Amino acid sequence: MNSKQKVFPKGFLWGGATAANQIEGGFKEGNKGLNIADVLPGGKERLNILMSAGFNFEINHEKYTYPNHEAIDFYHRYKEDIALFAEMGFKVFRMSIAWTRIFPNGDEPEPNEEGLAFYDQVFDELLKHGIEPVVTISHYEMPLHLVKDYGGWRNRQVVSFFEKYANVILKRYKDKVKYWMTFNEINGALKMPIMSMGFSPQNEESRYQETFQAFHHQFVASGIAVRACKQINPGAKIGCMILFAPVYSYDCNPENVMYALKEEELFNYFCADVHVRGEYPAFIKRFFKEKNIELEIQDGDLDVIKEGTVDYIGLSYYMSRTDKKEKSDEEKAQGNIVGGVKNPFLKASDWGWEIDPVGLRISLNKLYGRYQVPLFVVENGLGAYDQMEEDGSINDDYRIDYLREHVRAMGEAIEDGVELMGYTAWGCIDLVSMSTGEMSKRYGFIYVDKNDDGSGTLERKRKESFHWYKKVIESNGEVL
Ligand code: BGP
Repeated sequence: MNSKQKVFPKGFLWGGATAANQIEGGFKEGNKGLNIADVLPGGKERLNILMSAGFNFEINHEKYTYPNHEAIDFYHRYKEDIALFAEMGFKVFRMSIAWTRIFPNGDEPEPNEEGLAFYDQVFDELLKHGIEPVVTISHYEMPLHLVKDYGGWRNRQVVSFFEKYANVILKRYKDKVKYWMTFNEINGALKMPIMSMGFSPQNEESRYQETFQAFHHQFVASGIAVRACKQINPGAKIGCMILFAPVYSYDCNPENVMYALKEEELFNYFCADVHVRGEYPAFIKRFFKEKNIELEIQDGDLDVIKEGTVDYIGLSYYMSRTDKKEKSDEEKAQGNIVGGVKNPFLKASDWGWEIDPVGLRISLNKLYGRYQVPLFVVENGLGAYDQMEEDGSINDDYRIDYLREHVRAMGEAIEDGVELMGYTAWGCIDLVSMSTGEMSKRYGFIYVDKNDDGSGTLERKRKESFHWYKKVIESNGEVL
């Protein structure tokens, strides 16, 4: 890309992204109920818990720490944080509403006014600074009561609870929120059903049956929310949200190429196909047959899915995945959430997430080529250990390098013809990590003084990347 060319369209939505359970804290304040994230411990065991079967959903203070209980205290400090976002020039701020602030148990007849009022204040504050909220309706924080007493999204009844919740917030905030998304990283449930579906599979054999039935319920719920959104506010835009890690074949062995293709269909396209095209894709039938999956589909479900197609695709992009059919343990990539084998051409973060800006251009081309709907990169960033210098500065030039290359890759994709709405860098302010449950995996432009053991003043500090991103936004992506 020639840096003199104006690549990013006027009105491109620059900003940052977060999720309620990773920033708010105040986990019992304002009548909030407990949610799934409140009982997931931080620490080394966390990723195993997320990816395996049979987790017992109880808070166990003796054994674990729960950094999200206070998180970065956005619940009380949102004004200060939003002022910093405004200073960087954010056009949008992606956040989620905690379902348990609105319906503390998930199945009450009436919503909790205190929770509703909290988000009114946050949205007002954002709008006051000229920042549009981009709101995820459900981001990894299902009410614990629905998890324990209903079995999470496996249970059909949850569709009606979600319908009620979605209707309440869509109506309440219709004049304040223009951009919505239904389920965060819906396809992530193939690896981590706990996070978005609220269950730990009973065992590895039943995993697929349980997960795909839960997907079906989420697709119906998403369709209902999209329909409601269009009725309540015809000017709003509502999207889905996909965890996208393009799958590369390890080599040109056709067996591996076919394996990569099938993994890509299942992981990257299955949910997006249903959300965007409004129907189950042809390729999934064979998978269902091979895995003995039988879906319970009620009359009218497929119509709701058809009518409730989304306006845009929101995606998270952190890394690509390289894979082959047969792999030894030594070859396997470690620590990331998408699996695969090590790619000899790529470096990885300290958590094994391979850094691949070209992969973002590839992803955007693949998605746009398949669907021709607007795309919105709603998560991207580098989780890293940051070091504060004696003078209090944080020189996160490695983060700037990562982001610069990914912004460039978006520019290339736009020149390739991709319709891209915007970019919200993940964890624009340091927050609790989803996969570690800890603070030390930092993404922010803004440093938050909080440590894994819960200590720290919660003071906010601008990192080097803060000043860099401000210029990027000011110049609409021209000064990198
Ligand atoms: C995505 C999630 C986010 C987020 C991000 C970074 O999968 O939508 O909630 O946390 O990944 O992941 P981590 O915090 O594990 O580094």
